[in-house]
Amino acid sequence: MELQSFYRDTWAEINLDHIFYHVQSLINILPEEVKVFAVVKANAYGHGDVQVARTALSAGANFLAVATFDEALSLRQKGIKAPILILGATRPQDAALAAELDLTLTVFQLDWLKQANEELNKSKRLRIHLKIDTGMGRIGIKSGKEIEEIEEYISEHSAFYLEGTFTHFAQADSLDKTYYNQQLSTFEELLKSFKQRPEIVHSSNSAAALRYPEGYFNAVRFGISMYGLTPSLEIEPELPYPLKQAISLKTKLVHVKKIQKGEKVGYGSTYEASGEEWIGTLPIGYADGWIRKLQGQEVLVDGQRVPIVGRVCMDQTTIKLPSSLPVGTEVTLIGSQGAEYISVNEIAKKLETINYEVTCMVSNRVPRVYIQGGEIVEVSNGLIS
Ligand code: PMH
Repeated sequence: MELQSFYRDTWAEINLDHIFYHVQSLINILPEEVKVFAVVKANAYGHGDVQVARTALSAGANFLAVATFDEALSLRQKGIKAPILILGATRPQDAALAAELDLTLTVFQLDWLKQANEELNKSKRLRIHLKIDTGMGRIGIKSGKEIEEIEEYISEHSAFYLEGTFTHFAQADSLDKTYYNQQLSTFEELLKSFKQRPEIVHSSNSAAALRYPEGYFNAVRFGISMYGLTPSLEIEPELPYPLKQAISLKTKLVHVKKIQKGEKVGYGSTYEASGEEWIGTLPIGYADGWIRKLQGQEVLVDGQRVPIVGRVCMDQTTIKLPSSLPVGTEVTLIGSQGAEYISVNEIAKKLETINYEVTCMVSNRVPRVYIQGGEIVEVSNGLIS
């Protein structure tokens, strides 16, 4: 018997047309010389690395960016040949394999270069971007002296090609531009320390790319808004084009029952029926990223908003239904149903977090169904393939 792509009534839908649209819309507002990194780390913020990478590249993105070596390797193994920048720290002992796989590494220590130099096969140069910390306080060099030392070391060691340099903003998603301006001027000042400025200079994340042309240099790193999500609620009114959320999260009723006044639901029996009520059970739980703090959150069924009652379990969630509905009825947890809509931002608000965290949390147990031109074009399942 031929296997199907998945065997459960819970799935995420990813609208690839929306991702294409956001990349294209960004390119439309950028000057021609400014290139685009599509940031597809963390499995493309939960949307699926290779599917998003392919879509972004076909919409005109020039490069990909991920956080870790394994993420880059995953893309190469799935056939992606485009340049990939690893934004986080890579171990020096992995430098040779990085060069072999044509991955670009982020560097921010002279010692790292010395160690990596021992590993590298001198016939294959390693492309690197120098990370400058202008106020984010994570990784990056902080002084012109370090730039000079690193540039000199690289000029004497042919194993490396210093292709780029970049920094990252801590507050580009704020309405207050003060800290952004400080970081930008620190970056501009430090860039003067290069004897030869690298070919690719970049600083902007989505928030900066969509609002602050003065920080473009010649590339931007486009993450959250490629997925149709605003970098923060406060800057949403300032965005240059409307965003269309790419992800939806759906499930189906697997059980429907009537309970009587006083009957209880879920671990800890935190919910008690106040009269005769209909309860529906959904096959999704905290192991899918649908976490316990979502108790009380509304979901969409039969075009209406209904609440989650009782505690969310590892694999199941219970909702209060307006009436008896058939098993198999579709339930939307994120996305639209009829005239109703639940945004990622609504879930983020309930969880007292940001939209980034909500999409990253959808676990690999949830199959991803890819939609393009209104049709299912691919299904991916992190568990079986
Ligand atoms: N560049 C770097 C170095 C990043 O860390 C990120 C996002 C981006 C670009 C893309 O930013 P955007 O999604 O706002 O467009 N990094 C993270 C992070 O580490 N935590 O939340 C977002």
